[in-house]
Amino acid sequence: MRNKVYVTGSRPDLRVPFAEVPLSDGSAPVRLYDTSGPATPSPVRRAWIDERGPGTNVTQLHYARRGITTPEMEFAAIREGLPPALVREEIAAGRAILPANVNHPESEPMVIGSRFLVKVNANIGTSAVTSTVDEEVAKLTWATRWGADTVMDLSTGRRIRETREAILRHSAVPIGTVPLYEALEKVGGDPVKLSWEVFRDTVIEQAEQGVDYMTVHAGVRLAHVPLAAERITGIVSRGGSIMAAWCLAHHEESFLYTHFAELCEIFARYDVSFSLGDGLRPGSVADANDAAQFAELRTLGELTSIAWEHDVQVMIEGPGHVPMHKIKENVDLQQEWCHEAPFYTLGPLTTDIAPAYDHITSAIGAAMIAMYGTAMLCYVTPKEHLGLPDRDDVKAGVIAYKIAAHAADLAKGHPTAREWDDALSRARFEFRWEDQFNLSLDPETARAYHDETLPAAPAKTAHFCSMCGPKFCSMRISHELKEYAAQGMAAKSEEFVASGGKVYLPVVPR
Ligand code: IRN
Ligand code: FE2
Repeated sequence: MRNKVYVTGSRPDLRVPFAEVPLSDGSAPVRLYDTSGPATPSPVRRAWIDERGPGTNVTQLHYARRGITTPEMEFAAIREGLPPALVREEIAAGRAILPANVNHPESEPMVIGSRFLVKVNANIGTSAVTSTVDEEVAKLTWATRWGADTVMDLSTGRRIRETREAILRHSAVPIGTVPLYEALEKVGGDPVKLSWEVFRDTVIEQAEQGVDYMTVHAGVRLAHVPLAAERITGIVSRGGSIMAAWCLAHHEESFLYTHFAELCEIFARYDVSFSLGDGLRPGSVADANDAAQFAELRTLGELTSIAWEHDVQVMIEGPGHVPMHKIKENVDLQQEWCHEAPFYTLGPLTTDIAPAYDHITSAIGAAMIAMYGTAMLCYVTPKEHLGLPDRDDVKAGVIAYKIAAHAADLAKGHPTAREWDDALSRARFEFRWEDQFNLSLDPETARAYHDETLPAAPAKTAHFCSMCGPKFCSMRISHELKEYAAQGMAAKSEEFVASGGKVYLPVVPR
């Protein structure tokens, strides 16, 4: 059981949601970060946006640099359990972003940066061959229910605009897109026919709808394309391959690169954040950390500085497929070359041998890269490389990535991270089964697994589970050790020896 509760900030319309887990031992309930959103999203930010009024620059970075703590920053700070000033300072320094398009007032503000909780993005979206608008909205609700902090609508095919509109109006989390996909649809799917004008108009339409951040593959420059020629897996990014095809066909510099400053002006008017795409990310462990990948990363650093000149928020997308020993270098170089802008990585997958299990191969890499400082993790589902994820895949991906993100929060020492683990451990040690289930990342599955072997109600208070049974339960034995300590070791030890000195309890016949 979880209750939705709200913590009110410095003004009555600033109400921050938490999922509260009541505990059966009378101790204070545990408050968990809650991304699920209200049953029917309402424009919670409307008044804040209107109060600031229109302008040519309405970004959170713009305000932060002027020392203004917006209600959005305070909201995000309360969620994190950290001071609002820290959120403002991190945004002002470019080390964090708060994606919040003025046309997406339904979004509950959150902050992405290495000083804050590691965030998880879930990708959804229709493709030309499968899925409907309703199914995608259902996936959004499902993904945020399990803890996705942002969602990207990667729809292609028909009804892109309609799908996006439905997702935005139902979403309490920031929504990201890759506008190049829609631009490509507009020119009939032929990358060579793309132009700056088609791209720009698509960006403006999406910004008008309220898209909070956009992947822009502006780091794929003409000169970089040949660097990927010798790779085992070439260019695996959809956006990257589209731009590479355009550059080669026209033998011209990328229009995303040459028009980047204009793009910044558009983004500033809506507060769209850049997610600078990694179009040359490695698609196999063999290609990790190669010349193509790092040439693009250097360019992304250059573009970051341009965006910041326009007070536009930026995060940097990263790999991909990277073996464990090459992960740290990715964060180190990204931080150095991109001036500490937040890093947002796709896994990385730490091995290529396990199609159908790539949520696991990549959650390993995700945990590591997040521990080194990556701010947001783009989930990978079991269907990666195989097909469009369905509902179960979305859940498996989100859960795997919440584990990676939380493990990194613990390692990094986020001030509120440990509380959750400790509450669960205490419940486990004291055999408070219901509390243990309710505190679980996935309460339903935890309860179901327990009940598979011990479904009866008394088992919920039993001091053992079916894994070890009553005789071999280490927790039960530990309780007795604690008792020994309390009652005096000497006396207890005599009693122990006198009773035959057995570590395990005799089975009590019923
Ligand atoms: C995240 C980090 N690196 C890539 N991503 C995600 O990949 C990005 O946010 C978007 O969801 C997707 C873009 O894929 P392509 O077009 O680069 O393949
Ligand atoms: Fe891949």
